[in-house]
Amino acid sequence: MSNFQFGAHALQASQVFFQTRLSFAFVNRKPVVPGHVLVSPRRVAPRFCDLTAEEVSDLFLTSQRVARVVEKEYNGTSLTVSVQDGPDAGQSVPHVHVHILPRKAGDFKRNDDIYTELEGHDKTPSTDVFRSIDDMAAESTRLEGLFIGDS
Ligand code: AMW
Repeated sequence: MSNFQFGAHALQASQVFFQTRLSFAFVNRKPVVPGHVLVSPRRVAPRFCDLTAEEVSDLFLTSQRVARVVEKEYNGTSLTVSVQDGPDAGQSVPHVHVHILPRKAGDFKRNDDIYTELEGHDKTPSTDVFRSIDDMAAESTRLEGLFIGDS
């Protein structure tokens, strides 16, 4: 069993670029924009309100640290930070996760189109649209190196 469980998915350790005792950050197999990454609690908890105060605190402090790094690395000028909490809000993996997406002017025709993309990007049944393990590992290694002395 993977040390990094994301809902029913056993992640490759090479996808994970940052971790704390309670949270971990990993690269997305189907990013909506370059640098679209995810942050989750280590414990497989489906809903935001399932988290303890300590987990919430760590998840958001970790998300803030990750957001700072990916915005800079991907030359963003803003960020979309999003949680789809529950199936009726578009959550497809029942394990709390924060989407972090670097943004820049004009990246979508209408700014909020990103939410339409987020809703649909992982709903395709075909697996051949996912990035390769090597591709994800390369991005993860690059990001991992940016956390040394970042805070
Ligand atoms: W949700 O629609 O539940 O808010 O978002 C799930 C996210 O998890 C999507 O961005 C999807 O691409 C991503 N994802 C699902 N499975 C994996 C995986 N095994 N590795 C990396 N990202 C994944």
